[in-house]
Amino acid sequence: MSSTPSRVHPAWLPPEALAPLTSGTAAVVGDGPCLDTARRELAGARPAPAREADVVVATGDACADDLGLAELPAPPPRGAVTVRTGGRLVVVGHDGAAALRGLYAAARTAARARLAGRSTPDGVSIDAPEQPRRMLDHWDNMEVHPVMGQVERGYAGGSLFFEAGRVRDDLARVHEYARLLASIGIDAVAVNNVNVHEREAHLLTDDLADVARLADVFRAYGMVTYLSVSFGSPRLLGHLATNDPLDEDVRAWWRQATDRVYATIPDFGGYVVKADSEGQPGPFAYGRTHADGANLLAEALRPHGGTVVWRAFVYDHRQDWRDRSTDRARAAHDHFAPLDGRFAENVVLQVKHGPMDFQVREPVSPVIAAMPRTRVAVELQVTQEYTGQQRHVAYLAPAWREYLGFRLDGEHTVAQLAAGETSPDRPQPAGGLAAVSNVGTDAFWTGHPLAQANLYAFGRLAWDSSLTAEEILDEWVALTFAGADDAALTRIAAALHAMMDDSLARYEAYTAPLGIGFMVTPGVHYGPSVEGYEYSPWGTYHFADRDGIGVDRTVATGTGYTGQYPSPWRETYESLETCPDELLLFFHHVPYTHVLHSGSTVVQHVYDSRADAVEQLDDVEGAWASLADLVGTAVPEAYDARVRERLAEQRRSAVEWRDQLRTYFHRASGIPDATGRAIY
Ligand code: GCV
Repeated sequence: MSSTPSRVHPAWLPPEALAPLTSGTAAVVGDGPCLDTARRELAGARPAPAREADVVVATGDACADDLGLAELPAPPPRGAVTVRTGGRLVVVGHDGAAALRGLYAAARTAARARLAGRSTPDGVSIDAPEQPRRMLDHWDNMEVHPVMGQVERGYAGGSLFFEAGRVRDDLARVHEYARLLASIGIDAVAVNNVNVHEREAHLLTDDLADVARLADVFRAYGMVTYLSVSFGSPRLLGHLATNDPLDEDVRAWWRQATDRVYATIPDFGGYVVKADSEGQPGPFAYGRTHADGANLLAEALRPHGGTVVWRAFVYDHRQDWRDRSTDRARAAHDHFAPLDGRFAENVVLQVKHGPMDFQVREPVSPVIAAMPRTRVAVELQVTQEYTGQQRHVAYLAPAWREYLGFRLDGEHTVAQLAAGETSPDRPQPAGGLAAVSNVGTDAFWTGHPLAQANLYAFGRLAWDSSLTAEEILDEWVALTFAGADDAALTRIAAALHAMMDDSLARYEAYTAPLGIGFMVTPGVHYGPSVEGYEYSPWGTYHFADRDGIGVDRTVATGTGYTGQYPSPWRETYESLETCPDELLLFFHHVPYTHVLHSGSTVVQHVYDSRADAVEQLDDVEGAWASLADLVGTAVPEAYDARVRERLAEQRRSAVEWRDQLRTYFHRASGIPDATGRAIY
C-alpha cells in the first residue's frame, strides 16, 4: 500500500497564489523543460501573442520588440528581469530555469503586496540569487531503518522519493515538491542520505534508470540531481581490493561509474560524500588526506562538468569523556584548514554552520573563513533534529539570518564567504548554501504545518540574506493563505507572527542554556536528558558537576578552540569579559554563581529562563485560538487540528524540559531558586 496521502496540503503554492497571473491572457516564449512548466502554470490564462499578453514568460534570447517592450535589460546570470507596465507583467529569465523562478517570484510579489494592502508599482526589477548554489540534501533511505525510520532525522513521514526499497513508480508528489522548491530558488537536490547504506550505494550503478526518472522531474523545475555516494563503492560495488584514492584501479572504477551516470543523466549534478565520519568509509584508512579523497571523485566528474560536495563533518566519535584535550569543536578546522588550496576546482567543501552539530545555539564555524582557496559551502539544517523535531514551533530564519550576517573574518559575512563575494585582496571561490530538508510523505509535508515556513525561509535566505525573518514570514503567510479574504489574511499574519517570530528564542530558553547543547535523549535527540550524552563517546560534553558547568575552549587554559577564530572573535570568545552570554558555556567553564552580563547568575538564569519560556506558551496557544472562527474557511480543519495537536505536545515537552533542568541544576549546585518557584 502506498504511504502517500491522497490529500496533500498545497504548502505555499495553493491555486489562489498564482491566480493573479492567470486571470487574463498569457504567453510563454521558447522551448525547454522549464518553459513547458511555466506553460502549465499559466494554463488557466487565455493564450495571446507575446506582444499583447498580460503575462509573458521568456528567456534572454527573446527580443524586446517581440515581447511588446521598448527595451529590455539583459537578465543577470541565474536571474531574471521583470517588467511591469500598464498592467502587463513580462518575466525574462537568463535561461528557462531562471524564467520559471521569475514567474513564481511574481506570484510572491503579488501576494506580499496584497498583505501589505498596496499594489505593485510599474517598473523594471532585476533579480539574481546571492548564492550561486542553493542545494537541498535529503537524508532519505530506500528502506526503512529500524531505529531512524526511512528518513534519517526526518519528522514528516516516509521518503517522497523511495518506497519499498526502490524509487517510487508514481512521482506526482515529487513534482509537487519540485514546484515548491523552484518557487524558492533551489537549484540542486541530493536525493539520498549521506550515510550511504548498502542498498542505497547501488543507486550509483544498478538504479540509474530510476534516478534518471527523479532527475527528469527536477529538471523540469530548474534543478540538477545529486547522489550521496559511499567512498567504499569500489570495494562494495566493483569488488576491488581497495578504496585507496591513489590506486589506479580505483580511479578507473570511479571514472567508468561516473561515465555511466552521465550517459544516463547528462546534466547530473555530482556526488555528495560523507567520508571518515560517524563510521562511513574514507581516505584515512589508506593514510590519505581528504583532499586525495575528494580529488579522486573530482577527476571522474570533471569531464562532465560535475561537482563533488565533500562534507567537513569529520571528528572522533569514539572519544573518552575523561580526555579533556580532544575537542570535537576543533576537529573540522584541524582536519581541513591545512588542506586549503589542495582541492580540485570542482570540489565544494560543505561545512556545518557551527563547529558541533546543528545545536540550538552554536558559534559560527571558523572553518568557513579559514580556507580562502577552497569553495566552501555552508550547511544548515532545516529538519528540526535538535530544534523540536517539527513538534515544537521553532521558526529558524532568525538564527540563520544571524549566522549568514556574521562577519567571521571581521569584514566579510558568512553569506559573502559562501557566495564567493569577497574583496580582491581576499578572493574566495563560491561554494553556496546547502540544507537538510524537512519534508516527507506527511499530508502537510513537514509534520508541523508551521515548519513549512522553515523550508521556505531557507530558499529565500539563500537567494537574499538581507531579507528579514519577519519579511520572509509575511511572504510565506501571504502565499500559504492566499485563499483567505483580506481581513482574515491580516489576522492570520498577526497570529503567526505572535507565534513564530520569537519561537526559536523561546525553544532555546527552555532547552539549551547559554550555549550548552546535547542535553537530549540519546539516539532520538528529542526531550531532555541532561546527562544523556555526558559519558558517551560522542564528544558532546557539558562537564556539569557540583561546582560549575561549561567547556573551557580557551587558548589560555582550555582546548585552544578559540584560537581557530580570526580576530576579533578569538579575543572576544577567549575573554570572560567579552564572551556573549548566549555562548558563555560553549567557551568557558564557570561556577554556577558566575554573574552574566545580564546581571543574573548562571544558575538563576537556568531557573528563570525555563519558567518564563513555558509561561509564554500561553500566548502562543492564545494566538492560534484567536483564529478559531476562521477554521473551516481560511484555515482548513485538518490544518487546525494538526497545529493544536502539536501545540499540546510542545507544552508537555516544554514542561518536561523546564522541570528536569531546573531540578538537575538545583540538585547539582545546591543553590535555591531566588524566586522561590517550586523545584520538582
Ligand atoms: C546523517 C548528526 C545526525 C546524524 C547525521 C549526521 C551528519 O550526527 O545525528 O543523523 O547523519 O549529523 O550530518 O552526517
